[in-house]
Amino acid sequence: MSTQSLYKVPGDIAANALINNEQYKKMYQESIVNPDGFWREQGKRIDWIKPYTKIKQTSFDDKDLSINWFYDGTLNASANCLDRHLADGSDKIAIIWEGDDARDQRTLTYGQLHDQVCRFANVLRSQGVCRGDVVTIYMPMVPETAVAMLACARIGAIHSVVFGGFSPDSIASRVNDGQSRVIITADEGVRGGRSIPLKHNVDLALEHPDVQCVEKVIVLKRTGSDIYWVEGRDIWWHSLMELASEHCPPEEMGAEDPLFLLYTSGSTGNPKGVLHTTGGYLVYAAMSHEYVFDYKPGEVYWCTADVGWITGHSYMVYGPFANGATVLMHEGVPNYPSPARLGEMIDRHKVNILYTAPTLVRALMAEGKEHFEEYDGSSLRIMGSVGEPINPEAWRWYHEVIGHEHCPIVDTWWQTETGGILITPLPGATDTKPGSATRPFFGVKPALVDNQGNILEGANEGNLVLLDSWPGQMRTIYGDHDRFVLTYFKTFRGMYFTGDGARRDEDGYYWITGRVDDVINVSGHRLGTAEVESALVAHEKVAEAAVVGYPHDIKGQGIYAYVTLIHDTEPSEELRQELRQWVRKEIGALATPDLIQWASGLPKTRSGKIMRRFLRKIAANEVTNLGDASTLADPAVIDTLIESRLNRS
Ligand code: 6R9
Repeated sequence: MSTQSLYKVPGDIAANALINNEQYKKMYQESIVNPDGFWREQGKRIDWIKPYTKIKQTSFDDKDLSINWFYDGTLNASANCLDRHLADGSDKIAIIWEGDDARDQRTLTYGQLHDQVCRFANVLRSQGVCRGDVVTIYMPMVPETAVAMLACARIGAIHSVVFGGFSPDSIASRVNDGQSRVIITADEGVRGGRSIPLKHNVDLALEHPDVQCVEKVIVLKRTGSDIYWVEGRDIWWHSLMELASEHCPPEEMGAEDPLFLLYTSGSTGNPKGVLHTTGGYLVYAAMSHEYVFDYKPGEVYWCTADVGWITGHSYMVYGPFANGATVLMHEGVPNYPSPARLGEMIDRHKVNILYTAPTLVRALMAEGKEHFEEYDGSSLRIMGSVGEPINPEAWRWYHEVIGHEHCPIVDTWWQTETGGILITPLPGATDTKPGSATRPFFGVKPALVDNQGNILEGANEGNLVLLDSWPGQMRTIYGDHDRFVLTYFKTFRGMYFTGDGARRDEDGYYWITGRVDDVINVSGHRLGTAEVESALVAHEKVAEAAVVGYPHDIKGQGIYAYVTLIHDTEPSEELRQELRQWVRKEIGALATPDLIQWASGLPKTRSGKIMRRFLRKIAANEVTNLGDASTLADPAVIDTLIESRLNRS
């Protein structure tokens, strides 16, 4: 193995880890050669009502697609996350919560969480929610959000969490897609010193003429601010909870019954409702949480992701709670009111494991390490990264300044669709290289293929695919199974296509190079360029728009929009601001274009298809080697765009 920039597993970690390198190799081999035997054992880490006898029945053939795991077993996810831990003592802490204002502190034991979940499950039932119904959750980062999710799971309802940063329009389309009759929200959320009008956004979403399905809105009082109230539709969380019984036996669910829906962006069309089922997902989330973070009982684990993303689902709720972990949950952002907040929280709560995103590391790095002079950090043992490629410079800064050079970093590659981590180091097993997600997790068979789908061997670069199923895999796109098959299994026959590109080095380590489709990754948030484009063209002054990502120091990628205005409209700085605000209103703040370049024309093929590769290069200021422009209907467009490109340095 090349030793350049190799970070060896620290000896004390290897000696005490759940998995060392020998074990990794042996278990990985077993998981690939004998998946049934491997997963038969791993499935036992959770409690089944009726034990499974069938393990894996899967095929990636697009004509005969099937994904079934543990499929004759029955279980309940909330009982696995709560009830079974009560035997070791209901006083064990499940959630340590710190508000946006650090003076707001709460803890919930497993006993208390269980009590709340049972009550809220009864509340949902009292509002007519049945097994199989979709319930939308639009909530801030408070313990009640986990309560709401687990309460849905308890009665077999399917939760659909919508990130609190999304706009009323985005809420409306998700609510409608799932035909949700109940929405759970809060009066306001609080983040970085600002309040977020969650209930107001729900009100606006429900004014949408297309949204007819919603009957009840359950509102948690978080800030107590004045809100608009619709009698008969809106109900306070606390008044319902007062009346509810704390007795609620868990519903017996089939392993392949849906657990939740989570919308994510693809390269075309509206966000897709990714559907995860119960048994395989829970086994995979619990197992990966334990092994990837080397989680030991009693440790304090902090994941900074918002619960509105898959990371919040798998590694703040289901994985950790299935393992009986103590989870630190933070309402706000870890660099508010100052960059020192992250270190203060690690020290205050004696955090042992930290899981965060490269964009935060880069933001802290830009502020300077002096904010960490008071930081002790001695509790910290393992650090994780997720959401986007971590550049080696940020990796090293994270290792030195936050990890004091003794904490292994697990750079975990995965997706909403994969349900759990697929490529990652294990702290006690894998020597790391800054910027590499390293090796596949158990049961995962990655491969690289060229654009024709030929498998590339050895050290190589290509499209990242997966050759076989793993239990945490999504099962379908809600309401559109054909789109599921088309999106993931038709590009390369017989393989799951991730949409990412990757390089494999001479040691077999994977280096994710980023999306190869029209999805961009802004601060670890996935966004389809088509979504931003359709928001832009919905503005009355916009004739056409093309959106691409460009390299951004903090966000990883920024949003660069080329906009053609309608005839006789003069570009102006004011209009530029107006368009930025417009997109923000249409989708949410995370979609706000960073840069808008006025374009009198866009580079198109003769059949009218926009050639984005030129636009990407111009946005990245890589204009010396643009490649062949001969297929363009009007090659002169390119020169005009280069002349007027924005100086972004
Ligand atoms: C978990 C999550 C998925 C996309 C994925 C890839 C990028 C995630 C990464 C990473 C490089 C990592 N991505 N983790 N790229 N290294 N460690 O982020 O899910 O929001 O669905 O995004 O994020 O491009 O395809 P999701």
